[in-house]
Order: sequence, then structure tokens, then C-alpha cells
Amino acid sequence: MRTLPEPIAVRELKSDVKPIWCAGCGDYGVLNAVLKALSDLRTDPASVVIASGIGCSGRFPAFVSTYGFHGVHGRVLPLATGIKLANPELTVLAVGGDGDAFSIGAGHLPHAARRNVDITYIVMDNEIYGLTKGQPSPTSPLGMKRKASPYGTTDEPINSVAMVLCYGASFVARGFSSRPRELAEIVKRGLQHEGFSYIEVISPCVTFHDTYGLYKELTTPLPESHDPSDRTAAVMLALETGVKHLGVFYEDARSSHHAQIERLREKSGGEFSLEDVMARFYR
Ligand SMILES: Cc1ncc(C[n+]2csc(CCOP(=O)(O)OP(=O)(O)O)c2C)c(N)n1
Ligand code: SF4
Repeated sequence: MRTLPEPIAVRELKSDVKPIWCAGCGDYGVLNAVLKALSDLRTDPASVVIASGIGCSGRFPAFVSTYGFHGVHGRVLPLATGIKLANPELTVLAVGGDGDAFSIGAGHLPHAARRNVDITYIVMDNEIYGLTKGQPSPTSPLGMKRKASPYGTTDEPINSVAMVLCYGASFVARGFSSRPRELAEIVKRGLQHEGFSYIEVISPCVTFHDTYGLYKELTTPLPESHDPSDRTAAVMLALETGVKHLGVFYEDARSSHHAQIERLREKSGGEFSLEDVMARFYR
């Protein structure tokens, strides 16, 4: 991560574009947390790229004065991976909604997790498709009635923290947009983690699925006794019912994708350039 010698104020990290999210949308809390994390870490905004998918959450990069790329629906992880591979010096943050991540984009998540590319992925989970006016998503609660599901949904919701833990991700956390200071700490840890960092954020959609009350009740910090190097314990906590734990569930220090590529290059005895090795790796 490239840092600045002097602290950078949050206001300097805001772009001139004002968010057009509904008043009260959870995504504001996520934006504030990311701005605080970048400011606290003194991150040079010229070395950061924020990539997004499509959805209300997909507008995110426009509001931060870093580089940004608003990509197509469900393809934020391949996009972010490509950015990081092209220039490993960059700090790459991928953002999007639960539809983007777990419907159309679901096939990319296990591979990003096992490949361990050094990117941070924040999913703003509002349990619904916000932008397209309230259709059920893969995290919608069972039985949720909306215009597109007038008799209630019939499918079990995905537990993304448990799922990504089982995909073998090297950093898995959950935050709540109503707790931006705690969320900023999680984002800081994710950005500093060398490898794929997955952060699920409960980010309610006040217009189509207001869950603020529910999650103020159900959320609680992870137990202090939890050891974040214990994946099995993390999965058990993620699977607990009647509660949503907040904090870093799991972190390990295995080699990032870039470090592995570097090792392959060294092994080749300098015969290949980094580009050659990557071309072979991906053909
Ligand atoms: C290929 C493609 N299919 C479908 C759509 C329509 N579409 C736009 S956003 C979206 C889902 C938005 O939900 P989510 O990803 O949860 O983001 P949110 O708006 O809730 O932040 C869909 C289905 C699209 N833009 N492109
Ligand atoms: S529709 Fe929902 S997700 Fe979209 S901006 Fe409004 S509150 Fe946020």
C-alpha cells in the first residue's frame, strides 16, 4: 500500500459527486467507513482503484476521489483481479451488492477466494435487489413477500460468511453499516491483509427491505475468546442461528497470488519474464 507522509482528511477523499442513495440507505455508512479507513491508513488516493458491479451499491466508486471503475453486473471480481495483476502496486477495493455477488457473480467468488489475489471485497448486503426495485436476492429471508414474490420466497438464504470461509478465503469478516467506526477498523484490517479479504456488510435498504431494527437486535461482537486463526470455530460461529456476529472471523497469512507468481518466476531462473509466467499460468 502506498502511503502519504501527511494524514489525508476524509473531506479530501470525497469526490465532487454527491451520493444519490435514498436518505438512510446503509451504503452511506459503508462509504463513511471506507473513507475513514483510507484516511487513517494515510493511503495515497492515486494508488487506489475501487471497482464495482451494478446496483445501488455499484455507484460507490463515483463518490471517492481515487481511481474507479463501474463495471458490468456480477463481474467485479474478475475486473478487480485484472487490475491487481496488471499493476500489483495498486490497492484494489472491489464493492457491490448481494445480487451482484451471489446471483450473477456467484461463480467468481470461490475462485477469487482460493486464488488469494490481494484485493479487498466489500459486499453491501441489503438482502434484496435495490436498484431494480425490490426483487428477492440470494440472501432474502425465506418467505419474503414483494411484488416479484407475492406469495413469499421459497428459497433458503445464503450465509455468505460461512460460504466464503468454506471456500478457503484467507480473511473473512462481517460489519454493520450502522457501526461505521467498527466497520472502518475491519476495512483497515482487510486492506492491510495480503491476500483476498472478504467483508460482508449488513447494509439495509430503507426503501425495499428495512432491517435496521432487526439487526440492531441480532448483531453482537464475536466472542473475545474467538481465535481468528481457527477456521472451524469461525464456521461454527457463522452458522449460529438467532445471532449475527460482527468482527473478523478468520485470517491467515498464506502466500498471496502475487507472491506465488513471484516464486514461480524465481524458479524459472529468470528465463521467463513475469508476463510470460502469468501468460502460462492463465492459458
Ligand atoms: C446482465 C444484467 N442482468 C441484470 C441486470 C439488472 N440488474 C441491475 S442491478 C441488479 C441487482 C441489484 O441488486 P444488488 O446487486 O443486490 O445491488 P443493490 O442495488 O441492492 O445495491 C440487477 C438484477 C443488469 N444490469 N445486467
Ligand atoms: S433503493 Fe435501497 S439500496 Fe438503493 S439507494 Fe435506496 S435504500 Fe439504498
